[in-house]
Amino acid sequence: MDSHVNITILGPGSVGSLWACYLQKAGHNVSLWTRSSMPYELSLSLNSQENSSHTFSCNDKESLIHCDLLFITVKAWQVESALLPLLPLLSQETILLFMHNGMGAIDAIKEHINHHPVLQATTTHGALKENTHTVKHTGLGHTVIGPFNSLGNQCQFIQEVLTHSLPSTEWNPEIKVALWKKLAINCAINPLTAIHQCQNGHLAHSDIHKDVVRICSEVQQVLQQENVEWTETELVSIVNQIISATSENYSSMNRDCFYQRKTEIDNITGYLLQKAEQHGISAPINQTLYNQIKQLEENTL
Ligand code: KPL
Repeated sequence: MDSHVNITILGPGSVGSLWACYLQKAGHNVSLWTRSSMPYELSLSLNSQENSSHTFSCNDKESLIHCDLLFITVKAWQVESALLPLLPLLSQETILLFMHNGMGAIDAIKEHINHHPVLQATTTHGALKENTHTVKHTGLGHTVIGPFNSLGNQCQFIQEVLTHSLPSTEWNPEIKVALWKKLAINCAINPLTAIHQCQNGHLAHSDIHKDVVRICSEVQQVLQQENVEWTETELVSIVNQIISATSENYSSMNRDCFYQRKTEIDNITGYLLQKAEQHGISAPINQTLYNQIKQLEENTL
């Protein structure tokens, strides 16, 4: 493989579009795969800068067939329906890289993809798709990437591809630990901000902050069983830092509920509850929040 990688981005929402622009800027051959599957060209500008317009071919089968890296940025609950129909078109060598909130989606399709090198990633870069043609980089962040299977273990060079395009990216052979930590933070912030329809900063108020602490206490017991070394005090303190750093933001689940879209609850709190049950840990506050979000979805979808 030469230094220019053929990349197809599956699911160019805000995060996918952000990476598409930065990867193309760095000289890689980037194409997009969208829901429509009809071939067309899309121009995207990064941060509304005129000199930063990028043109991509969308749903071009040849590009997909020849891609070295399929970068999957659809939401966790869309992974199966978006990816499985494309698998027969891919070469066995195509690397699959998943980046989404929550856990469990890749385990569910493991037997279909295990002959590919598979990588997982989590990022804290902020991205906002302002309209079909504009993506805004709303906050500098950090990306962690690591192997899902043993073939993925041989693909550490993808960390360099990512970090040269959109710094900084770190390779973590224990990617599951990084994903669990992100999931723990999402459990503490996302459902509460969706139910109370508030900005993240509102969770710092004492009446609601006691719920944040109760969530963290249950989550930490599961983390411990999953060998993630965070004490309850550490978890609460990280969550407090994120609440304060993103106090004006609306969480992704808040926005999903606000716009009456399906949420990621099954892969966030739902995944935590599955693991809690397996470990014999009771998690009543997380169960209540899960039920409330499911109820909200049922009333609106
Ligand atoms: O990841 C997030 C999300 O909104 O999904 C947090 C960290 C909670 C920031 O809002």
